[in-house]
Amino acid sequence: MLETRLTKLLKIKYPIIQGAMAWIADSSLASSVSNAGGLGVIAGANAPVEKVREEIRKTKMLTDKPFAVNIMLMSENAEELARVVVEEKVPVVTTGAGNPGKYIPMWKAAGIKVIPVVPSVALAVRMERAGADAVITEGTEAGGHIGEITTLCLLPQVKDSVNIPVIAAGGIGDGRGLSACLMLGAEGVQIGTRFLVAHECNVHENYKQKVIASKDIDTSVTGRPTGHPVRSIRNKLTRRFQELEKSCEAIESFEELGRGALARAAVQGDVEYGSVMAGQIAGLVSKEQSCREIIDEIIQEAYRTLREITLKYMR
Ligand code: TUI
Repeated sequence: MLETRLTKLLKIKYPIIQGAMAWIADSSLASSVSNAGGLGVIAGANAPVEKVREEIRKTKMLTDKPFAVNIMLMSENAEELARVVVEEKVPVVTTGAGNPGKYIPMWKAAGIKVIPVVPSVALAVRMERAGADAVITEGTEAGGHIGEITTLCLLPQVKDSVNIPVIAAGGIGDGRGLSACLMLGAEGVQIGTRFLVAHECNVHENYKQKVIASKDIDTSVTGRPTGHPVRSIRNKLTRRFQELEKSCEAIESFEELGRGALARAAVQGDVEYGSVMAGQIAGLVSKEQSCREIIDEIIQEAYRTLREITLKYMR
C-alpha cells in the first residue's frame, strides 16, 4: 500500500496514473495498468468517438477496477467525447491541451472524477475553483504536447496554490522519480514513456525499440512557432521540422508535415518519418516488461528510496 488522497479518491492501490498516449493507449494497456493497481487511461485523442466507446466497453470487460478516459481538448472529437464518457459511465476523466471548464459541471453531475492536466499555477487554481477533483502538473520533460515549465519547478508551486491533490507528470520513470515527487508534495504520478514499452502496449514494435535505444539527449522539441510544441525522439522528421523553424516557414507547412505523423510511427512503425513522441526519461527505459512488473518495480523502488534517504541523512 502507498496510500495518498489520490488512491482514496480513485479507489486504486498505487498512486500511479498511466499517461494517455494518443493512438496508443487502448483497452489492453489501460486494463492492464488498472489490474496492476494503477489507473489505466484510454486515449481519446484523434480517434472516432465510436472507437473510443468500444475501447471503454472492452476495458470494462477486462477489468473491474477504475480506469479513465483522456479527452484531448484540441482534438476535433472533444465535444462529442465529453458526452460519451457520461453515457458510458466512465469513472474518471483526465483532460489535456486546454481548459475543460465548460464540461466540468456535466461530468461532476454524472459522478465522474475530473483530473485536468495543467501546465501552470494559474490554470491549476482555475480548475480547482471549477470543481476539479485533482490536477496533473505536466512538466516540459514530458513527451508529446508540452508546456514550458519543468516538473521540479511547476509541482511545488502548484502544490502551494491549491488544496486538491496534485499529481506530477513529466520526467518520471522509476521509483526514485515517484519518491522525489512525493517529497515535492505530489500525491501521485502520471507515467507515459515507461508504459510505451509494456508488453500490453500495442504501439508498433519499432516505436518500442526506438524508446529503448534512446539516450538522455535523444528527444527534442519541435513546433514552437505553431504554439503547440511537441517533444519526440530525434529522427528525420524532427530534423525536417528544425529546418522549417530555421527558415521561418509558414505555420501551414508545419501542420502539413505534422499531419498523421504520430499514427505513422505508432501504428505503421515508420520511426524515421513519423513522430515518436516520448519524454526525456526515455533514456532510462531499457526493457520491455509487463504493466504489473513496471508498477511493482516502481513501488518497491520508491519504498526503498524513501527509507534509505531517511536513514542516510536523518540522524
Ligand atoms: O496533451 C498532452 N500531450 C499530448 S496530446 C497529444 S496528441 C497530438 N497529436 C498530434 C499532434 C500534437 C498532439 C500528444 N501529447 N499533454 C497535456 C498537456 N496539456 N500539455 C499541455 C497542456 C495544456 C496546455 C494549455 C493544458 C492546458 C492548457 O490551457 C490553455 C488554456 O486554454 O488555458
